[in-house]
Amino acid sequence: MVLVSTCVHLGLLFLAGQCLAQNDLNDKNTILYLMDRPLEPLFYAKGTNKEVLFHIPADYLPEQYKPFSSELENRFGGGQSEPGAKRIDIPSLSLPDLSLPRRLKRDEMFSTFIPLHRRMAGRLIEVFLGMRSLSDFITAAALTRDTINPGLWTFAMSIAVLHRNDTQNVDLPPLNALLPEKFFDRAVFTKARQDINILQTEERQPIVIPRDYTATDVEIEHRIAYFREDMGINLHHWTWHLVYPSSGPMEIVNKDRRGELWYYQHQQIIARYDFERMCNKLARVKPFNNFRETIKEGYFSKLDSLVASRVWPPRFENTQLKDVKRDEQELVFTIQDLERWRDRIYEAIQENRAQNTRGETVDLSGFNGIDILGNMIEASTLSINPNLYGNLHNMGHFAIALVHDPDNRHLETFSVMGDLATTMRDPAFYLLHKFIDDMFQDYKRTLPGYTEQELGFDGINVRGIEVISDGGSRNEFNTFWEQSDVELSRGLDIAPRGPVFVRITHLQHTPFTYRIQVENTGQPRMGTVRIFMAPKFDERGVPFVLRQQRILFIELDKFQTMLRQGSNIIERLSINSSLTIPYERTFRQLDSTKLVPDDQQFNYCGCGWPQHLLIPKGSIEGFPVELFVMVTSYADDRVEQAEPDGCRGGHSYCGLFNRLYPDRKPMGFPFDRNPRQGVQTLRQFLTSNMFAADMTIRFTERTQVRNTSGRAQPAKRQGPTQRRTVG
Ligand code: CUO
Repeated sequence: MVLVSTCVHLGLLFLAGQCLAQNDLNDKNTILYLMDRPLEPLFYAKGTNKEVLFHIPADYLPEQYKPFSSELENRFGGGQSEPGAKRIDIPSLSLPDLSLPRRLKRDEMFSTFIPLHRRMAGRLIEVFLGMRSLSDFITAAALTRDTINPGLWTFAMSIAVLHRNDTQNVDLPPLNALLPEKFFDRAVFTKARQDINILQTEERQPIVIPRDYTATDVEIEHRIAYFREDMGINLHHWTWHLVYPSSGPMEIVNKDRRGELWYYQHQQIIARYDFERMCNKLARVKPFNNFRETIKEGYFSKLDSLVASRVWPPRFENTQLKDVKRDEQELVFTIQDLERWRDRIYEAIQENRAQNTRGETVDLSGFNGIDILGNMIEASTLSINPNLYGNLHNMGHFAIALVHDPDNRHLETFSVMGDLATTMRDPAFYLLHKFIDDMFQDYKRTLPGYTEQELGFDGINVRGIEVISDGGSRNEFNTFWEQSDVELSRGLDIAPRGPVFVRITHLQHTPFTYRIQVENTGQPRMGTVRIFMAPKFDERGVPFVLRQQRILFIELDKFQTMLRQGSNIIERLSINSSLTIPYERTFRQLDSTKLVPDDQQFNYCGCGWPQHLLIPKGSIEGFPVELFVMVTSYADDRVEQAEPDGCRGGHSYCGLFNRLYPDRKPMGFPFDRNPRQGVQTLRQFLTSNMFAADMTIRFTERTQVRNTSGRAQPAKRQGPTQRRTVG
């Protein structure tokens, strides 16, 4: 046994009877190497240039490798690494009981919607969070990495890294880099492997994924596949649920207004989806509220699971939900269960009160009523009565996700509906969440409309709002297609190193500036500026009544500003929206630089709506919208708390990490409730601190390629960079 003093003398760390290099086990960046290529065993050299070699004690290797530990290490570790690669020795550590998470086989699919999997993840997260030091955490992560299901391990690691105090500011790799199979067409991987094996780095061209690879225009729903299948939107949804896990230790679940934020985030997703639908001449989505009805929409994702070596099962058109009976996953529920939970929740909404597990009545009419309902409907572990109100939304996802094989007779796994990173691809996601949102809207309709006094701000008159797009157009948002490159190689396990890019096409808009005129006849004060937008006309071309239009309003921005006496001109750039994370965050290129970035400035928080989808597509002829601005008193909105330490994502949809939600108003205010008596239209709703203006969103059918410096340039339509197409 080595003595502590020997280690101290050598400047090394004493751990579990061994001397270890201090730096690596106490270096947050080691986590990035551990998370690199999660499907590839840890004894493979890690990092872009194979610059790190992990050595773990043979006892912690997967069973099949234990007898050959040193051979494997020589073959794949030292033997393959770059000269001068760093070796990180992981010591033994007595780990708490992990038998629960270990029950999930390595090649099974993991889903946080399955209660058993949630318990497994909860246990692993608890163990990771419970490690007393950073070095113990890194050690536990390394020792469990290859013996726990990779999807489960990556999920638990991501949550632990986000929530541990000693791992703040670790720039978590995005899921599209870790598990690209959840984001890209299966055909891409074969081509990427070929390129990496045959071509030198500089000879490789981006593999172009066309916009139309999951269906043809014969399928009418395919018109908005660009939204459902957008990489940024799916990354956002995954990240949102990482920041707001629905189960696990209370310290990570019980966050300020999380139930309300779950409602608001998904309400806005549905509003945005309906907005996109209307831009594409599709009717608004219908709620899936009768579980006995067939689901008309089919979906074929074209994704493969590399973890399970399986195709994600498709859903054919006109399928009907069936009772789910999968004993091995402890996943057993009936359509009747769903109906019972639905009806009990409706009853609670109508009566404006619910019952908790102690049999007490819980009032839902107060400020936190929506929060209680959110946790109950989702259901998170904060649900006030899981026995009574059940698990409606999670099991709703799963009834749809298993519709092709509800009793596992075909040994098929769940479809994309069952995974947080893929569910937004499927049209059925929106049918389900529209039904969920209708429940919330029913609840909101039980609350009185805001009075003019509650809406107003004395002495503040908003005189106008205009939008100036870069390039000069006024009161017109400009949208177009853009192509961006994403590095793929880190998801290709057991393949030679070197970058290989896929080129994806996504919606984009020209950056713009809001110009708001505000007259202040009172004292100088701080105001909160709230900006929303909605379609002006319904599907028949008739102007919306506000009761319908209000749930279509999408938030665009919310910020504070000083209002001087007299007239004020407030200018605000679209790139500063309180919803969004910058383009560079969504499309960051990990491998084009290094696994561990030198520039820690680049480390902004990951949760936020992708900037490139801030503005809906609009239409070629110009889609008419109403832009709404409201200024409220910051003194009333303000939440007293410490400033967040450097970490600001898109807080309108994501809140502030480890802080209170930074607005005292109900989320979605002032459109979260029906308007007051007598108000039919948006114009009638306006008090003097509000303004609404007619504008258009004009889409141009052109495609720009974003170059590596991040600036847009015209696409070479048939140029050499687009010569290869997948799909
Ligand atoms: Cu986010 Cu259903 O809650 O997917």
